[in-house]
Amino acid sequence: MAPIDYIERIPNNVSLAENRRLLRALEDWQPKFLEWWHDMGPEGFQSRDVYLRTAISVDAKGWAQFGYVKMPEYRWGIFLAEPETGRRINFGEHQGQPAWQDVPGEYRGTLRRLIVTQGDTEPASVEQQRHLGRTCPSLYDLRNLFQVNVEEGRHLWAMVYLLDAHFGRDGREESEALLQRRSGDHDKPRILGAFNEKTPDWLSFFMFCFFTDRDGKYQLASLAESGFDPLSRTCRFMLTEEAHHMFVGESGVGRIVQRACELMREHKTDDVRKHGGIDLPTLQKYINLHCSVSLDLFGSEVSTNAANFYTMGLKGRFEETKKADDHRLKDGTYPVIGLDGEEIVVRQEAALVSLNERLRDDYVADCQRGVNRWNEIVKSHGIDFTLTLPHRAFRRAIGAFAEVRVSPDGRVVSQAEWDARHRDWLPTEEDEAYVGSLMQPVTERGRMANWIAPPARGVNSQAEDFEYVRLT
Ligand code: BYC
Repeated sequence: MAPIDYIERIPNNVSLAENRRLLRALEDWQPKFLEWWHDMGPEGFQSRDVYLRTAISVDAKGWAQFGYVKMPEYRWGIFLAEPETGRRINFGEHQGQPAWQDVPGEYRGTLRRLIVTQGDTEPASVEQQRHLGRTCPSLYDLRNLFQVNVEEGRHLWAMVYLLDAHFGRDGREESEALLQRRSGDHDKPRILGAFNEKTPDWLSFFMFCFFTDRDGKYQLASLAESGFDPLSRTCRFMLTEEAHHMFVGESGVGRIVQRACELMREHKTDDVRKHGGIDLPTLQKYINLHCSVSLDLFGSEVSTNAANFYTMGLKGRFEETKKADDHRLKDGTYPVIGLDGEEIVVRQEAALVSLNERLRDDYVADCQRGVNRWNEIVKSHGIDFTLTLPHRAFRRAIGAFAEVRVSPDGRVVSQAEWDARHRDWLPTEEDEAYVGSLMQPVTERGRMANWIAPPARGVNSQAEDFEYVRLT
């Protein structure tokens, strides 16, 4: 068998051909990645042609090349956004110094941990979604699932590149460990809570893409501000792909809302389950669940970790350079919610330790804009129902509210009230069984499952009946 030409196989703009040490590390890692993809990646469909987007360069022409590819032959590339000449560290105690091109020795461990935490989420999400292909609502959705999956795979490559190129032997060990942890595994779980949850059906998948991938957007945007320039450039390019994942989530839920409203109008009833739709109250429960799981991903409201990441110049705020302050945050304060006995109160905390909460604020505002767009769909059908985000203290496992029970409208409630009401607030086993019962595969060209409306337009302007995945 001819040896694999890795330089050709791995599209990149990191001069891989000239970096023999890095090339050797990746040559060693790539077969392990493929083994992981084979064992833990999408179940089935691996030998099918899928209409996928591949990035072969970072310019306008190259970042989105469409064509049929078998997933294991996808060209997972390594791309950094174009360098900014003379870029400086824009915040923290090194503010004004030239951005680091190499890992600053004193922050090596912290930086590695941040990169590993980010990297760990990527394969985790692929593992969480691996069974969904079997129950796709259409070929269009099947293709979008696989697009998301291969791009999460590429994001893993992006973090492995940083580890292998900049962290020597420790980095290579961490790269291997990223392939060894498993989502939901009791003994070797993924690092962050949300990535050990199940994604058992397509409603959960769309909610995950809306809420959890949006955490990805905000975390990546904060890391894109990093003084460690290779991390910043890597994250900036990843953000272009993250946008598509959130589109899949928002439009997916939007199409379910649309279909629910159509069925309500057509049959003059709120009980769309009788007609095979997903009713709005059930959607609300899934919003409550996925929003609360994703809110935890921002960490504690008051966090010295976050303060240290910032002071060290490793992780900034969302749109750091657009903010008009001293970018050191030594003196300022920030409003943070917390508990005062049974009351939820707002306190002014030191700005530096409040960075997780500030990022969560940016995130919640962005989620709300998406929910507003879903509500526009409801309104356009003349239906009186409003989907809402749960209060941010609802069902939290991390931070100030981890120990209390809070209702979706933000009241601290007793355990007795929680026990009596949580079935109204979160998906029950019956809800899950009902949604599960709808998950019957639809794979004829141009057809959609009954519980979801067709998309407004095809991928890359393709026709409605385009063969996104060739099944024969
Ligand atoms: N689950 O001060 P604290 C994405 C840990 S998603 C479990 O509260 P900190 C994607 C924390 O690690 C974006 N553990 O928080 C989306 C710490 O542990 P140690 C992923 C948690 O450190 C969809 C302890 O609690 N990227 O890209 O300020 C598909 C106290 O920490 C959790 C990143 O997260 C949790 N939810 O902030 C595919 C960026 N929360 O150190 C991909 C990198 C906290 O005491 N990560 N803990 O052992 C970070 O910036 C920070 O680690 C976090 C936590 C924001 C996650």
